[in-house]
Amino acid sequence: MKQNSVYDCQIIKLPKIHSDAGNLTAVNNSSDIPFDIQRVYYLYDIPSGAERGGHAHRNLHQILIAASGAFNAVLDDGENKKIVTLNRPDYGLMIVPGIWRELNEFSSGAICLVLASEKYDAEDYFRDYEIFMDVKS
Ligand code: T46
Repeated sequence: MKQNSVYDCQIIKLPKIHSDAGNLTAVNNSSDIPFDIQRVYYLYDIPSGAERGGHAHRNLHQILIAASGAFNAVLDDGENKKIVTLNRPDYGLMIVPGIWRELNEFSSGAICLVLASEKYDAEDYFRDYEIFMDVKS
């Protein structure tokens, strides 16, 4: 995680099956994304102006998808920052371990769907930015 940079966090184009009645995206472990999914969660009912995140992970790989609406992910590896706008349900942002992230600019009704490589573990989080920076340096 020490060496990972914001440039290792890339957009992954997910499959999209078109239909006149709407579109469908299916995500298959390992073939459509580079890890097996152990957990799915989603952020919703997000009030205007709210921010989420404000932490980094030791081991967790995640893919963030704007299942509805739009939001920004602000990525920080301790040296470089990158802002990614997510606004398409068939695009996922892969976030590797060791990246501080903040989510903001949620549109009304936005849903942030997250595919995660591990089950929830509170010990996997850095929630103090100074400690995160110490580990990265
Ligand atoms: C991330 C962003 C995008 C659980 O009990 N189980 C879970 O799987 C998760 C993710 C959270 N929680 C509990 C822990 C806290 O008491 O839910 C509460 C809110 O979690 P947190 O403050 O971490 O929420 P966000 O939206 O700031 O961050 C979450 C993920 O934790 C994080 O990995 O990248 O969504």
